[in-house]
Amino acid sequence: MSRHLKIAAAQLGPLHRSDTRAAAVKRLVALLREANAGGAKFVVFPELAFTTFFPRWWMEDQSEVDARYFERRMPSPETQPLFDEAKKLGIGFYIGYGELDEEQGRIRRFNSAILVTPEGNIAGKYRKVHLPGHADHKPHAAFQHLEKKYFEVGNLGFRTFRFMDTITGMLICNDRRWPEAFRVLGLQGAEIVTLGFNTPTENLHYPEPPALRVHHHLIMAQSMAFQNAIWLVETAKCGAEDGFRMFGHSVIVAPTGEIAAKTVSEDDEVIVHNADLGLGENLRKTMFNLAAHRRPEHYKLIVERIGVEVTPSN
Ligand code: CDV
Repeated sequence: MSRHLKIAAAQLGPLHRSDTRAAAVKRLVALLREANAGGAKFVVFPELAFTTFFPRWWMEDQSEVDARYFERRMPSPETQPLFDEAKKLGIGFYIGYGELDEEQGRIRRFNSAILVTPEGNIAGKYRKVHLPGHADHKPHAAFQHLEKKYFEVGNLGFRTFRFMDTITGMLICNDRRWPEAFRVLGLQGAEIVTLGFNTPTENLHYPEPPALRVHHHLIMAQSMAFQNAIWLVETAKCGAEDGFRMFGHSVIVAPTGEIAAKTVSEDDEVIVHNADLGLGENLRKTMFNLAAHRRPEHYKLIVERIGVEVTPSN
């Protein structure tokens, strides 16, 4: 049975270190209005959508990092206009941000995302689990990727939320490289998975053609969507941010693994697709009927072992 929700990916071009949060919010509001004009009811914004991708910089003054790049409250007075506009337009959204939380007197920092209902309520929160990069300063590298320095591993797990008459899960950027994350959401009935990303065009560790990095991004999105029979919305922040290029290629992928919509720029851009949530239902009843076909008794290593250990079977 067909059941439609008009979904948008609202891609951001670069947000430089010199850009204020107010400038970012103004652009996010403009994207929201464009998505609304296209009939979208649910908008997916990028990872760390209010600031530059700051883990590319080694910074020692943590209080300055906290003030410039982390949110102590969501919404805050500076981010409130986005929430107000979305509520006025009756649009739900996903957005990523640097979260500073205080738990029993201890400051904790996470790379987080939230789902906000069309009524303006926070329906769910996710804290990024797979943090790429390093924690040490690499002065000879072209740029840093310091997510392991600035964030803790998320402590909320992979959860799904009843949201806008759907079952929706959230992931963030590097999570899209790990099939386990998608499967855990799929096992909780996910119909839609939302994900914001910031992916440098260049590989920090070894030379790699930019086109190959985009190829990996697209084949992962298509396979994760198909193997879990979900609608997958992945939204970039991209372009030459602080002079460092990140690729766009934001996508809305159908449960069949087909790309339903894709951005063509590395700038602010909205794509919209009228997603039929019924499309995944048939797949989840047949080829990917998890209850009928999975054999978890043979998958134990997946949770028991982290890294590779060579284990000859005879
Ligand atoms: N923001 C990210 O998590 N970026 C990683 C890069 C470092 C590879 C990604 O997986 O896209």
